[in-house]
Amino acid sequence: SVLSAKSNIFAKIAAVANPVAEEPDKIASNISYHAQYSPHFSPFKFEPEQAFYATAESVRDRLIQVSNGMRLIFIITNLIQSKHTILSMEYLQGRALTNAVGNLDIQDAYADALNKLGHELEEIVEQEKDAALGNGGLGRLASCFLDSMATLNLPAWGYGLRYRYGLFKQRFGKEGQEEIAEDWLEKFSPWEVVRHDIVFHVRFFGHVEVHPTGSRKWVGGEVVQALAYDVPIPGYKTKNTISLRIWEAKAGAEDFNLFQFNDGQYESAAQLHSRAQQICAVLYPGDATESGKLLRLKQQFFLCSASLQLFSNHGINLRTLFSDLRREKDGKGLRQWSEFPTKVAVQLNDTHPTLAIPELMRLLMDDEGLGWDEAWDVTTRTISYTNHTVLPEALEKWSQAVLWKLLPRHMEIIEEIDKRFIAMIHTTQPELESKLSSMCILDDNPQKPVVRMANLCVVSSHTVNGVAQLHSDILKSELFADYVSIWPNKFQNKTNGITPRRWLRFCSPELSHIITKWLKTDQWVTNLDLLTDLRQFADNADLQAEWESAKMANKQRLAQFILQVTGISIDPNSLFDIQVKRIHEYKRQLLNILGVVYRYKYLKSISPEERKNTTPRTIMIGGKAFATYTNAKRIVKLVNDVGAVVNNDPDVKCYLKVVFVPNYNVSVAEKLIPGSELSQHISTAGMEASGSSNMKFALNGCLIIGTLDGANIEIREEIGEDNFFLFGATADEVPRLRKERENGLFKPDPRFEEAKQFIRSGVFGSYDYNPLLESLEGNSGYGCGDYFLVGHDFPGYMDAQARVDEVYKDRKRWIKMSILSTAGSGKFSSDRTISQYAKEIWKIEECRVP
Ligand code: HBZ
Repeated sequence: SVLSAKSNIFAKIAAVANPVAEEPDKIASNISYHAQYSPHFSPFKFEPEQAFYATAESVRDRLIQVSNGMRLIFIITNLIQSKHTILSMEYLQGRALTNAVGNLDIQDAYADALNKLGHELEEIVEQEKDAALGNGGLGRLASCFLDSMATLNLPAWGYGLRYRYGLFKQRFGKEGQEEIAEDWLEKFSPWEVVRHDIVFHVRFFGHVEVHPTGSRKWVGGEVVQALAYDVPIPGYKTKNTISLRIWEAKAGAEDFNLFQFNDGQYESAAQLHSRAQQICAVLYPGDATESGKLLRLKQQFFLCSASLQLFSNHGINLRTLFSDLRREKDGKGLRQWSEFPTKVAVQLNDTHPTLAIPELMRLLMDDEGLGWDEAWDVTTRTISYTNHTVLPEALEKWSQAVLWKLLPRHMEIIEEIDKRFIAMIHTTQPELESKLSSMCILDDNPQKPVVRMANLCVVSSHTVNGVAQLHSDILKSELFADYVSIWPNKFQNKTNGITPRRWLRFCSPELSHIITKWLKTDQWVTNLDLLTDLRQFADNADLQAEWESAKMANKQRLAQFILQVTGISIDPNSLFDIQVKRIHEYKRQLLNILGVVYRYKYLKSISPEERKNTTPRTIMIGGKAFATYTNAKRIVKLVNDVGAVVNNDPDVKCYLKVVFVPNYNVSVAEKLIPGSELSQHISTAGMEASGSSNMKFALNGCLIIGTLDGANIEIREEIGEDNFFLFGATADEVPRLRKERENGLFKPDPRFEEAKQFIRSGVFGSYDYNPLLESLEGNSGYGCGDYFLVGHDFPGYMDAQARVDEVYKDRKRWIKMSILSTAGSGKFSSDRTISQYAKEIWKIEECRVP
C-alpha cells in the first residue's frame, strides 16, 4: 500500500508537461531563463562564464527529469531493492557538460541554442572547472565505471566524499612544483542535487556498552551528520541515469554553542562545526602527523558508515524494507536477511573503504540483532574487494591504538574476525600455521601494532580481483598466495577499461566520424569490439589520408593549447610523444628524461646536415607529484630544466622540444590524448597494476612504447606485437636483476653514464640533481641501487626509441599501425569490464527503463 500510494504521487509528477525543451529556440529560452533567475549572477551578465552555468543548469533540469522518471519506474516495478554500490574514496570526474549533452544526445540542439545566444558550445565547455575528487588511475577508473554502469542500465551507484578541495593545482616556482588548493566549488557546482532528505549520523570515539543480555552498543563520543549530494550520471543514449552520491560532513545547530558565542568565545563556540568541516576539506590530507592519520581514518569511516546506513539507491531505506519484510513473513525473519546479498553488493575500490566490513557487521549485529554467524555470512556475501597495487608502501596499515580510540566497537569486531580466522586455520589448514603471522589481520608487533587492511579485505570478501591479467596473477602467486589454497575460487581478474564516450567519441569527434563512416555504423560507441572491422581498411589509402588529417587537426589543436598554457611553440609536423600520469619512480619518467638528455647530447654532437635526417620530436611530460614525495618533485624539476635549455638552443630546437605540461588533469588529458602519436608506458615490469591511460592512447590511434607490465601486455596482444614498441625486463626477471645489482654485477650502458654525466655537468642549471641520480646508483633507499632498474632497461629503451624514429619516417606504415591500434582497442571498453563485474561478481542484470 505504501508503494501504491507512492506510485500515485509519482504518476502525478510524471504527468506534468515535459518542462525541458527539445528545439534550439526553446532550449535557448530555457538557458536565458536560468541566466536571468540564477541566484548567483547578475541577470544582465551573459559572459561565457554565466553562459556555462546557465547551460549546465538547463542540462541538469533534463538530467533530473530523466533520473526522476527512472526512479518512478523502479519504484512502481519494485526494482528498488537492488543496490549495487561502489565505495571509493576517489572519483576523478573531470568536466561534465560535454559528456552530459553527448550522452543525452542533445549536443547539436544545445550547440544551436548557444549560437542563437551568441556563444559557441566549444568555448562554453572550457569554462567548467574539473571535479578533481581523485588523484590518479584509481579515481578515474571509478568515474569510467559510473559511465558504463549507467550506459549498461545497471542498478548500481557510486558513493564517495564531497571534498571541498580536491586534487591540488600544480604551479611552478624556483624550486619546482608548488601545490595550491583547488576550490572546485568556488562558485558552485551546477550538477549536484543537495538531498536535505538524506542525512545520517556518523559516530566517532565513544565506548562500547555491554547489556545484561550480552548485546553490545557503541555509544557516546562525537556525532557528525552526513548530508547526501547526488550527481546525476547519464548513460549514453539510454534513459538510465544513475548517481554519484557524495557525502558532506556537517554539525547540527545544537552543536553550535550559543552561550560561548555570546560570551565572545567565537572559535570554541563553533568548534564542533569546524571539526566536522575538516572531514571533507581535503582529498588525501598529509598523514605524516598523528592528527593527519586520524583525519584520514575519519574520512574513510565517514564514507563507509554513511553509505552503509543508507543501503539505498533510490530514496527508500533498505533496512526499513527488510524490517518490513521480516514482520510480514512468518517470524522467520532471518531467512530474509540471508537474501540480503542478492539485493546488495558492495565493491571496495582498494582498501580505503575497508571499514565497511566491521561497520556492516556492527549494523547487522548491534542494530538488527543478528548473531555473529549470520551477520558474517551476510557480510562476506555482500562485500568484494579490488586491489589496485602491489607496492608494499601503498598497502594500508592502521595503528591499532588509533582504531581503538576512534572506533572501539569496530576494533572488537576486527579482533573477533581475526581470532576466528586463526582458529579456522588451526582446525582446517594446519599446514598454513607457519604462515599465520603474515596472513592474520592484526600485526601485534610490539613496536607498532597495526591492522592490515588488505588482509581484512581478503578474509572478509567473497571475491578479490586484480585489474589486469599480470597483476591478478601476481596477487595469486605473491601478495595473496597463502590464501589461495584456502579459497582457490575467491581470486579473479577484471582487466580495467575506459569509457569510449569520453575517451574517443567526445574528445576526438573527427576521428569518431571517420570510424563511423568506415564502419557504416556508430554502434561502436557502445559495442567497442566493432572496431576490429577497421582492420580490413588499414592499408586503404583513402582511410589513411582521412586518418592522418584527423590526427593532424588534433595535433594542431594541441599545439595551440600548449602555446596557451606554457608559451612554448611546438611544431605539429614533429612526432608528438607524450607521457602523462602521476609522477612516481616506478612509472619511470626519469627513464624518459634521461633518454631525452641523451638525444639532446647526440643532436649537439652531429652536423647540421646529419640533424636533418633525424625525426623531429616534441616530448611532453605531465603529472603531479605527491607533495611530500621528494624524488618525484626532483624529476618534475629536471624535466622543466631540460626543457628550458633544449627549447632555446638554436642548434636543436627544430628537432627537439621538451614540454612539461602543467597541472595535468582530466580535461587536459582530453586535449593531449587525441593529439598524441606515441605514448610512453614504461614502468618497471610487475609494478604498474594495469594503467588505463595506455588504453586511452591506443584507442586514439597512438602507438605505445612500453614494457611488459600491467595492461600493456593485453594491449600488445590485441593490437599485434608489430604495432607495439617493446623493451625492458619482464616481471619474472626483475628479482634476479635486483639481486645482481646488489652483488655489483650490473654493467651500465655507456649511453646511460653519459646522460647522467651530462646532467651533473650543470648544462641544465645549478640545481643539485645528485640525490636523484644517486638513486640510480649505489644503494638507494629501497635496499638496492636503482631499485626500478632504469639503468638495466636504458639501452633497450634507447633502441626501441630508435625504431620509433625509423618507422615514423614511413608515413604509410605509421598510419597503418595507428589504425590497427584503434582497431585492437575494443577489449578495453569499461563496458566490457563492468559487464564482467556485473555477471561474475555482483550477479546483477540490467534494469532497462522502458
Ligand atoms: O589504479 C592505480 C594503479 O597504479 C594503476 O596501475 C591502475 O590502472 C589504476 C586503476 O586500477 N592505483 C592508484 O591510482 N592508486 C592510488 O591512487 C592510491 C591512492 C591512495 C593510496 C594508495 C593508492 O593510499
